[in-house]
Amino acid sequence: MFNKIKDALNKFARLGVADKNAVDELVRDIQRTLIASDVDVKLVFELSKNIKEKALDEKIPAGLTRREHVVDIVYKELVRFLGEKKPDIRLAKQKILLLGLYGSGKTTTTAKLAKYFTKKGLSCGVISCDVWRPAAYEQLKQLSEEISIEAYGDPKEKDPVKIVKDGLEALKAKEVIIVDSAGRSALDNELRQELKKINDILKPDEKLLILSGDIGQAAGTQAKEFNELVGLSGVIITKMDSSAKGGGALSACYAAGVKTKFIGTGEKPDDIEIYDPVKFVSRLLGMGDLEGLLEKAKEVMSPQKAEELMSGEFNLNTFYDQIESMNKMGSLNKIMDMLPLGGVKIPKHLLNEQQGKMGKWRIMMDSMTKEEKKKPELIDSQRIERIAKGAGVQPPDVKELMKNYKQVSKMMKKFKGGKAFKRGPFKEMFKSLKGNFPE
Ligand SMILES: Nc1nc2c(ncn2[C@@H]2O[C@H](COP(=O)(O)OP(=O)(O)OP(=O)(O)O)[C@@H](O)[C@H]2O)c(=O)[nH]1
Ligand SMILES: [Mg+2]
Repeated sequence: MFNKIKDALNKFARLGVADKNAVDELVRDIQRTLIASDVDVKLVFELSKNIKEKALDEKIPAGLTRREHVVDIVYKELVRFLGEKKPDIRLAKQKILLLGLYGSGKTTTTAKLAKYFTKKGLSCGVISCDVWRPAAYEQLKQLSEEISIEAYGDPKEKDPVKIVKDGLEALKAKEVIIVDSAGRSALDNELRQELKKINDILKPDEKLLILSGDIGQAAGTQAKEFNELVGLSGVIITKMDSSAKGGGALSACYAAGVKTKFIGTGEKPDDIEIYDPVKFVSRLLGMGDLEGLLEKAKEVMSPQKAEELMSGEFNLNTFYDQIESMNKMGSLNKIMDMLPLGGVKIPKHLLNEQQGKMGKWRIMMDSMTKEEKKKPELIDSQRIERIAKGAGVQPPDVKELMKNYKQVSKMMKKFKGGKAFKRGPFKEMFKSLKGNFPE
């Protein structure tokens, strides 16, 4: 999404001069992109007017070129209309009600949030009170099992209020309780009554409306309607990965005065992040998001583990752990998106290929003996053949794994104990991975 804004800025940066014509053209490109993202036309014109005025009239701050000044203005204006402040997410005992129309992502988001709060150290339970959709409880139960979260539901019970009551009792030991409610095709009277009743009995601390990014600016109207009904504490916009209209949804919710708290960026339980407009805009302008990546790295890697990785022997066991941690951080595609690589673009298919390779490497390492993993130098051509057979691959595949292991091992030795490594273990690792791609 919004890749075109990045392109427009690059085009602008390539021009020798940053005069009125160049600014006009940049603004036109941005307008086109925003309108294609279903951002309200009024907002688009307001934004364009501000960018033009500031770019041409404002004094250029010392130390900036006109071009840098314009980029800075675009950045600030986008942040201003996509929400400005990062929301507060309370990490305390609480009850959360998720609501929204059909297929907006309520059930998936219930699991994502449960995982999010669990990672923050809070015990979580989820309740499915969707009595309309067949197998709604089954869906939530399955998702919850995958992430080891306790789910409550009663497929035979037809009264959502009773389910919520019983669920609260069953999960009373949990610190965070998340309730997944039923969707409808519109906010009709039936849904109003049902949500009101659930709201009265649950007394949620947070009432979050789930909106799919692909509805674009219609998100604003929905946010308003639901807000009037139950008094929302925020919205979560899902499918930001797969819809081009997410920008429209974000700006419309902001304009409607309802805070976006999280965004959904994929179908997996880890694909959720706090909505931080500054970070979001940096990413869409291609400035990278190292902070976001490191935050994720922190979550998947405990300090002890990091210490262990750095101070101990580096062998195939440690290599295996690193690949595991990267897997937990998400797909390589996503990780690369967050890294400021100075405009270096690694084609998606190569990243997918690398991702596939890393999956295979794990299987190969699984067919090595404990001793081999501890002392990789033992692995000779005979053993390579055996490992390949065990993993159902060819010997050159195992050789490739060993080559990559050796590269990382060399780099780890270089950084062992070093501050640079401590600050960004993954950064260095990616540099090494990057070296494996043909330019
Ligand atoms: N790509 C992508 N898909 C998502 C995201 N969130 C949810 N989905 C998908 O959207 C579809 C609907 O998600 P659900 O969680 O079942 O939606 P729901 O609101 O519970 O649907 P109902 O209970 O029928 O109202 C599923 O196929 C999800 O995998 C997201 O952030 N990105
Ligand atoms: Mg559902």
